[in-house]
Amino acid sequence: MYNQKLALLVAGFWGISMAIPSCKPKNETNVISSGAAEKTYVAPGKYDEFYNFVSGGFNGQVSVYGLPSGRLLKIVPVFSVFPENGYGYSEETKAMLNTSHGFVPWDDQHHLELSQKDGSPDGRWLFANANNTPRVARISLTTFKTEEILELPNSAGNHSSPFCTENTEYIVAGTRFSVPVGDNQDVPINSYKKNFHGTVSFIKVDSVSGRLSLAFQLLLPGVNFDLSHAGKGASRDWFFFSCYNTEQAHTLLEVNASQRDKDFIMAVNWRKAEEYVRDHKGTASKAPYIHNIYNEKTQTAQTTTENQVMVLDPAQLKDFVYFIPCPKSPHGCDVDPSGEYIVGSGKLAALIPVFSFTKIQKAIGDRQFDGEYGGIPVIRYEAALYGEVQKPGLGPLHTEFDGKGNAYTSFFVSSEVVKWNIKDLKVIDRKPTFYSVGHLCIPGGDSKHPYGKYLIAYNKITKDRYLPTGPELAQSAQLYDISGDKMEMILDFPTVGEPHYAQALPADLISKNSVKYYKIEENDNPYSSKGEKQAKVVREGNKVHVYITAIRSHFVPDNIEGVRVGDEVYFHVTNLEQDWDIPHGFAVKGAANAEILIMPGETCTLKWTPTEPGVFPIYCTDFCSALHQEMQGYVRVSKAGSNTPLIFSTNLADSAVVKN
Ligand code: K7E
Ligand code: CUA
Repeated sequence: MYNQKLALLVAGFWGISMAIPSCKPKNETNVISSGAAEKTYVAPGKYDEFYNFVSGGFNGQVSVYGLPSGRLLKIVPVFSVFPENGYGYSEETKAMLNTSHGFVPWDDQHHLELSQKDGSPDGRWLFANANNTPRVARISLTTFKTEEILELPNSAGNHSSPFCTENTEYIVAGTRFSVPVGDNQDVPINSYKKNFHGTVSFIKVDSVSGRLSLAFQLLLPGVNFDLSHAGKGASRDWFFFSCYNTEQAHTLLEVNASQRDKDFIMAVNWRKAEEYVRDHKGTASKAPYIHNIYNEKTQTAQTTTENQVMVLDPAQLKDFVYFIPCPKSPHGCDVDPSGEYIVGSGKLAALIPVFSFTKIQKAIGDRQFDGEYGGIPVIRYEAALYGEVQKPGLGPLHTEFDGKGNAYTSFFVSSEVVKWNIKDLKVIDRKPTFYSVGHLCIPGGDSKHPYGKYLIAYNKITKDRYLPTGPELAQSAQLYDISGDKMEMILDFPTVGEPHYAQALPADLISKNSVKYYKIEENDNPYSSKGEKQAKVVREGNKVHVYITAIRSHFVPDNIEGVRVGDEVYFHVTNLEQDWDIPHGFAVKGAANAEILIMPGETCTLKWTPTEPGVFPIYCTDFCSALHQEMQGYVRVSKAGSNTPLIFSTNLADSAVVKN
């Protein structure tokens, strides 16, 4: 979304000329101090201090790093198919990617939020947004699997999401693109002002199971909702959303949505919204949306279609939604650990406004309004403002907090992180990033109790930082030690996909609960084989179900005959291992599919439709023992209509052959 014109616009706005598309900091060789290696060195066999969950942007996935080493530990597939482990390819997981538009195998994943208890990350779940086909996901942090994906109706581009309230009562989702809402959506694009609306959704999170349900939506003027954060402490009942394009442009937004001096931060009293819902003040709106849940017992995802959402109209129901003017197309909307200060970062602004929750409450009480926008009261800027950070840098985007009274803001255009004091709004320190920085992350940095210690900058345009890899270069994360007064850059590591927001927390909040294997006796997958004796091949019309087991280092059965061209073959592979870190893989020659990777105690199903007669190898794809390379077998396929008998075996000479 950033380009040279924006840089020019900002440059023009500042009346200066500048390198395009971003400034390249000088003196970079002096940036790294001599002690950096020691600070990031995690000796072989030792664990990192923090988990760092990083959004994958256009790869639709989430990556998991250790800090301070920057070591990549895992990629968790969420909104995109992942051939590495069969997510979205196996019969069990295909349903996770169902939407009202059908199977959507990709998305653009921007923001992550850890579930919280009393305003601190509790290590239970990680929530993720999808910016393309609007969805939110819940990932289990005991299994590192995506367990649930909920689609959002009346929405397009779920960007200001999935931030959560202090006790994870709700996560939210706001439309990046306003769109026509209601029965007739086939309208001229230039009827934007009349027909287009923005919505923000409040999604209830069950406190025990984590299950998501769309509680209610707010119907709002047609603007672009960008980012959001919940209040904390005294402001815990409120949620704050930034928005741009209050000009309501529908073309050439880079110019047309940059006209007004101020856009808005929207303050929502969600407790009051709850009351309105309880008192039946909402309207039930018909809109289909899809809900996918992965059942850990059956190890299978199921899709249900929902049809209705409760919509509240703040232009009618007063006193729970307010707009606060915020300079120049605000992006980040961040709330300090105390809950008193709300920081808006105008992408084109020359300052950072900090709003006071106390003053906002007083302004609402005293009705210090500057008219309305779309029927919603606009609080006077000065009445809500605590103060402005003057001349902080160029292109402020996002702010995180260290829990010691300091804020850290990223500057995309001037490629730097700036540390400032929340109380006196004075700049304390600034350090370059390489190069154009987007989000920042401090462990617990958007919670009530940040852990401080490190700050990570996620940079967009790395240019010459790494060995060249053709036209596409790795994006980068940079780690700063923030334990002292001055920030110190200590590490630089490439990321996967495009990093946007990230979350980090102390490792033991997660590592102690990590699942090591699934108990085979608790495997309720209807296609499991709980021992080699249960392995079998069953024909049902043109469907052939292969119940196959995997254990070091063979499959049962590993010789199968009687499959015919035109059959649909389902390999239900159960991994019988009951030991940590012994997955088996499974692949078939010529299958128009990925492999599946089966965890100990788990069953996964690979569908194969053979198209020609012959003998087809199957094999284990994951090096599981010294004899992994022997873990293989054959499936004989005969031509359609042939009467080759269906037989299956492993080691025919000394084991019983079961026929059917
Ligand atoms: Cu990357 Cu949060 Cu989509 Cu800013 S957003 S950078
Ligand atoms: Cu099983 Cu390799």
